Amino acid sequence: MLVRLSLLIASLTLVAAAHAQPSSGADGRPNIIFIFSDDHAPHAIGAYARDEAMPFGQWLASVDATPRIDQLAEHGMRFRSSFCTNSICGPSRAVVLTGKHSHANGFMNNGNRFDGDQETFPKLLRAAGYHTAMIGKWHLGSDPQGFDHWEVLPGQGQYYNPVLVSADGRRQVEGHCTDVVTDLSIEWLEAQKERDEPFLLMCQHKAPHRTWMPAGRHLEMWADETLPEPPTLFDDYADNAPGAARQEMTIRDDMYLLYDLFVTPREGESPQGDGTLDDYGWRNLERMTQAQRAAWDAFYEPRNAAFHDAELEGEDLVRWKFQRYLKNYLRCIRGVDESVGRIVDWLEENGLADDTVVVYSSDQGFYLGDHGWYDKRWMYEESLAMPLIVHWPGRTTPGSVDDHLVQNLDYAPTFLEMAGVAVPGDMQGQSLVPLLESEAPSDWRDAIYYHYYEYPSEHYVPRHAGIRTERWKLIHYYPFDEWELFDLEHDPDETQNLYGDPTYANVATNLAVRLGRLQEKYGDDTVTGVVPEWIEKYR
Ligand code: SGN
Ligand code: CA
Repeated sequence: MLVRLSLLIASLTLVAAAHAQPSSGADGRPNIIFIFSDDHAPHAIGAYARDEAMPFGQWLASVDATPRIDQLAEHGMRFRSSFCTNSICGPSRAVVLTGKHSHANGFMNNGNRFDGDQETFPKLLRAAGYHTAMIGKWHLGSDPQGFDHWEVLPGQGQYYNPVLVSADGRRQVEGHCTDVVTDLSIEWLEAQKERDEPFLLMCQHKAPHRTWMPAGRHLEMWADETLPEPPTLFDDYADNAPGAARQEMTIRDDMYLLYDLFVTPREGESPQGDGTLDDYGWRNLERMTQAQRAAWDAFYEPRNAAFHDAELEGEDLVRWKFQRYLKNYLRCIRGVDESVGRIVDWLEENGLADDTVVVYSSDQGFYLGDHGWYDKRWMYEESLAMPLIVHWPGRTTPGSVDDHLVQNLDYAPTFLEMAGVAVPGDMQGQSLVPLLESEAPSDWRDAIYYHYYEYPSEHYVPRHAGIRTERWKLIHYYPFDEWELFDLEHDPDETQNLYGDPTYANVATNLAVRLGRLQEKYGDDTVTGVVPEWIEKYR
């Protein structure tokens, strides 16, 4: 108790010293609500897609999927150059919690198990007197630590009637996952009204992760419209390093009719998929209650029949799959958007809005047909980028946009500084607090470091490490020793690989040197120059 109290006093003094006008949470420190979705690409947020200064994704500008997230951006600050360090779920979450790159926190692939004994920002906030909760998608293998309360989806979680796991065991809750996670979050928030300490809530959605299953009430959205297409839907990867053509994540070849798109086969016919996945297609549908399934079938069955009758082929078939995919993805996002709205409204209705920082982010970006793909993993823009919107009442300038190069690596130090808690010296990120206060620190990073490991694995994206500056991107697919260099200013779609072009030899060399320095700075010695034998098999 005494230790806690003195810690509290120490951190209060720190806050007071650092800021003239601290936001006032329960004890003068702000509450923090971190709303984190899964696979929500920034260009599927109106505020990003409509931003002409965004290097990609403007083809989605006319689609209005996120009124409440857009509103959060109008009230707070939106980060335009926000990136992950390793574009995949578990690893991104581990980086968020620890403020350390994947090689340093030990969680490099989704198959890993998070070492929950290491330091994380929720543990530090809790030790400093915050009341902490984690609700929804966790995906780190080990049980959450550092939370007074946690209730999480096992593994990827289910869209309909999800199972949840807590310290008390498992239970199944009826409803759509996004609504269930929001309900449980608000239930927990209600209980905070009686408490004196500030709180941290991590509200983490499964949506809009594959397989994109919207709630019944969103099915009709865009039903009879044709949504715009990305300019690179039919990319042939002619100028990329060879890995871009060797992946397995195209809408054309790798997206299943039943499993991914809910096209039930015609009577007497079997689904198009490879058996295993399409079995799961049925299982996902069979999780629904009768009422949920009736609403679902009433919407899809006539459309599925029309699809079968049309007997589409080639580009027409790709276009049709793209439309169904994108609509379901955006419908899932509308559910997340409503969740953000419900939480913000709850704060206002309960007089806590001025004392609470609300952050919206997602574990990585995603391909929405860009380059013909779905999924993520690559260091190309669409999957490297993460949405990041922060509303810190009294601190962030309403409607402001920040252009500094920021990463999920920075979240932990940011939350700690917001709470006046000292940032451990071995955290590798930089607190965003000065940026949130519209300062322009002269020592901000001028390049980000990226390292993706999960290979060979689902979707077959080769391992790579790379560096991105404001203008340039250099990627090394090191097991194959293949390189890519992009000039983001003149080629935002990254279709012209300048590596090997003598005009850019100096740029490439300079970036390669800087890449090496970043690896040294962060202590990443997990890049191996050796081509393992098993690689030949996948070439
Ligand atoms: C699942 C998905 C993949 C996805 C990974 C990683 N397949 O395996 O498409 O790339 O998750 O996603 S699914 O058929 O199970 O949906 S992540 O967000 O968890 O990293
Ligand atoms: Ca994800």
